[in-house]
Amino acid sequence: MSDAHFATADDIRTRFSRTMSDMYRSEVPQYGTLMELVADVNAATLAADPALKADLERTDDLERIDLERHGAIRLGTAEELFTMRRLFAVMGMEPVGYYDLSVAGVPVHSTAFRPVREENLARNPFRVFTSLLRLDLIENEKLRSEAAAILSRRRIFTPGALALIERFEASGGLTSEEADDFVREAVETFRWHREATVDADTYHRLFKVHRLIADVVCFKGPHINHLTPRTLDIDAVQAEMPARGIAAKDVIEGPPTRRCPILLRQTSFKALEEPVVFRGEGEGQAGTHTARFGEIEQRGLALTRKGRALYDRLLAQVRDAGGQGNAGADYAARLAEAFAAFPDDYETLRREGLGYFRFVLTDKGRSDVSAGLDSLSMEALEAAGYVEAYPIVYEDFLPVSAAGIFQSNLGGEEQRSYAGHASKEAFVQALGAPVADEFAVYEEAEARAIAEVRAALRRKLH
Ligand code: OOG
Ligand code: NI
Repeated sequence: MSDAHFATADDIRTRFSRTMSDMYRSEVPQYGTLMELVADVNAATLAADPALKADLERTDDLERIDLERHGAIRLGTAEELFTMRRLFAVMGMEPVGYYDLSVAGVPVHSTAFRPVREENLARNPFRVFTSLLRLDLIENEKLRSEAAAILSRRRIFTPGALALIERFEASGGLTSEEADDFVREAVETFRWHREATVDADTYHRLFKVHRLIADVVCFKGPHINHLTPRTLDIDAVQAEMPARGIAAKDVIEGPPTRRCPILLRQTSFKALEEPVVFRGEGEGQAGTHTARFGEIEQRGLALTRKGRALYDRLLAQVRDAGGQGNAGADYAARLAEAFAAFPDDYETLRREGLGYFRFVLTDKGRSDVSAGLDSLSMEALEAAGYVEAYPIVYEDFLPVSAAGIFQSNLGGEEQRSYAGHASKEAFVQALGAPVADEFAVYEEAEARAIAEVRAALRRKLH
């Protein structure tokens, strides 16, 4: 599988995420400010909490904190999604999960392209939240076919990128030199272009139907609309953003502040209004477009189906109360109150089967050579001090939170939801491959961790 003269997928992904980060920093200077703020907060958090630092070191997570980021793009056609899957495959990123955002008034459905196995996540967890516009949700038939026609004319991948994807598929890898070419060609797809592909009138007609439709349809390609560093203390970053001149979104999406963080908490800064040029006579017509923003995330324990059901129920309870969604000055307090029902210590979370854990041999586990240890349960091994359990970090996204991030950057007016149903089948067909079930991915990671502990315990006997 891995051929010595090929660059590894992890390596190509790292080169790609670095190049994207540099590009975005130069295009959106506030992103650089946000990165600095996050680095400061992470350093302060680690300095104040040596136990956290030691845990992160032990699970190889410390090194990746500064690498951690995700990005997001919005595609216009099935063909674009199909080719995007092949492009991400070069970097070891596979589609995980299906997110229907139409219920939240955003006419897209999405997946996350990401590394799946823990060793690859440990090297570089970069992922891209990838949405496909659902033109089928535009009611006006004329506008729908106009949008489809505009999209059918654009080519978002460079010939060089397409050629290297084909080479990768034919030979099973890219040499280091080819990988550099690939990264250079691939980032072109995600670059911002201020020249719109349509005139101002077309832009505004699409904009009136939904701002997001204008964003996807009227430009040359799926400009990366944010990149997201991972913070160890999102409350601190949120509080500090205004002082650094960053206009933060009102509330943090996801679960409340907890001793044992679960899933994903996110906040963003508002999208920038940027100058664009619409098609027209002579040099075209100047205008503005608002799409690109910055976001930060804090990740915690991946929840089992049971844990996730509890999360969804508690969140719905808060958001549905009084029909306020996440608005209202007391949202954080209401959220914290509802989540009092969610256990907040790792032992209970494990005992009740709410989260996924991995197991690591302790010093005692490494040195003891008693027979029969490998057939004990992880609970028994833990109780006897042979293994320690660590939370498996959630690597995916949350549809309600994602909708909140979309909305905060769409001016927030479009709260209605679409009548259309989730359309996973159409999405998977466009993608040309199934999307992995996120729970299965975590279950396998946990099972591998258990198998490794057992194998290590057996090895010592020989
Ligand atoms: C994607 C918004 C969702 C997240 O982190 O949940 C997202 C977009 O605006 O295209 O990035
Ligand atoms: Ni995001």
